[in-house]
Amino acid sequence: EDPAKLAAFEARIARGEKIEPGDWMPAEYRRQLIRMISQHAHSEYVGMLPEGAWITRAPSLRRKMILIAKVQDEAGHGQYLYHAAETLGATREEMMDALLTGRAKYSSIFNYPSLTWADVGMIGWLVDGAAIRNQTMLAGCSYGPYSRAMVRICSEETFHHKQGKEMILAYANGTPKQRAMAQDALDRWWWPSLMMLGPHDQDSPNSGPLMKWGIKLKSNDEVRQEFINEHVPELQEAGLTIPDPDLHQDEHGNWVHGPIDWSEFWRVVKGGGQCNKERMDARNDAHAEGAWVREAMQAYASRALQAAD
Ligand code: BYC
Repeated sequence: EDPAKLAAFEARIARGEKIEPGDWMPAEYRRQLIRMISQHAHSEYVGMLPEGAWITRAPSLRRKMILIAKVQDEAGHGQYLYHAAETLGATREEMMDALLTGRAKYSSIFNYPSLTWADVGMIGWLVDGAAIRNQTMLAGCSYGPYSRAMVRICSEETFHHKQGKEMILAYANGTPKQRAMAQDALDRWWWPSLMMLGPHDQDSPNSGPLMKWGIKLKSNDEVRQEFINEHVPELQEAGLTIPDPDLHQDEHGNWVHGPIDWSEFWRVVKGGGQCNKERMDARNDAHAEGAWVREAMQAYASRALQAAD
C-alpha cells in the first residue's frame, strides 16, 4: 500500500474528516467495515425474530401497534446497513449468502429465546439499551455512510428503549405475577446483554485496527461500563434484582460486574446457542419464500431495459 496515501488517509481521520465511498482507503479499513457493517445488518435482520414471535400474542392493541412498529424499524435498520456496506463494494447477494450459509456472524443475543411477553419489554430496555450505547459511539465513526446511518438508527432505538422500559416499569409495579415475570426476564437477559457488547478488550482482536482508524471510538469494556452504569440504578429503582451477586460500586462510582461466562458466549457465537438453528432456519425459509419476488423484479427490470432499447 502506498505510504503517502496511507499517511494522507490517517491525517484526514486525525482531523475528524469523514471518509466517503469513492475516497482512497486501505484494504484493511474496507475489509473491517464490510465485516462489521454487514454483521450489524444481519443482527438487525435476525433480531426481528425474538420479538416478532410475540406480535400475534400482544396483550393489547396499543402494545401490538408499538411492537409492529419496532420490528418494522429493525427491518429498516437492516436495509440502511446493507446499503452502507454496498457503498464499500460488497453486494447484497454476497452478504445474504454469507448469513444464510452461516459464514457471517450476527449478534449472539438473538440466539436466546423470548419465553414470555415480559421478554419483549426486557429486550427493549436491555438489548436496545446496549445497542444505543454502542451505536451512539459508532455515530461518530470515520466512515460517512455508517456514521450517518447510526444517527437515524439511534433515534429510532431511543423509542424502542423507552417502550421497553415503560413496559417493564408497569409490570415491576404491577401484580406479584407481573413482577415475577419482569424479574424472570431480567434473570435471563442480563448476562447475554453484557456479552452482546463483545469480548473483554484483551480478547478483542479487531479493536486495534478499528480504534486506530476511528471506526470504534470506545472499547468493548468502556461501552459495557457505560451500559452497566446507566442500567443498574434504574433496574434497582424499579425494585428488580440484578442476577449478579458480585455486583458492586467502586470508588469512582462505576458498577463492577462479576465474571462473565465467556465459554457460553463463544458457544453461542459458534452456533451452539439455544436458538441458532431456529433463527437460521427462519431466515432461510423467508429467503426461499421471497424467491418469486426477486424473480418478478428481475423480469420487470429486464423488460424495462428492453423497452428502453
Ligand atoms: N455476537 O474483536 P471483537 C439491535 C465477534 S442489533 C456475535 O471485539 P469487534 C437490535 C466479532 O465479530 C444491533 N459475535 O469484534 C435488533 C469477532 O469475530 P469476527 C447489533 C460477536 O467487531 C433487533 C470476534 O467476536 N449491534 O440493536 O471489534 C432488536 C472478536 O470480537 C459479538 C451491532 O452489530 C457478539 N455479540 O467488536 C433489538 C453493532 N461480539 O467478525 C435490537 C456493530 C463480538 O472477527 N458491531 N463478536 O469473525 C460492533 O460494534 C462490534 O462488531 C462489536 C464487536 C462491539 C459487536
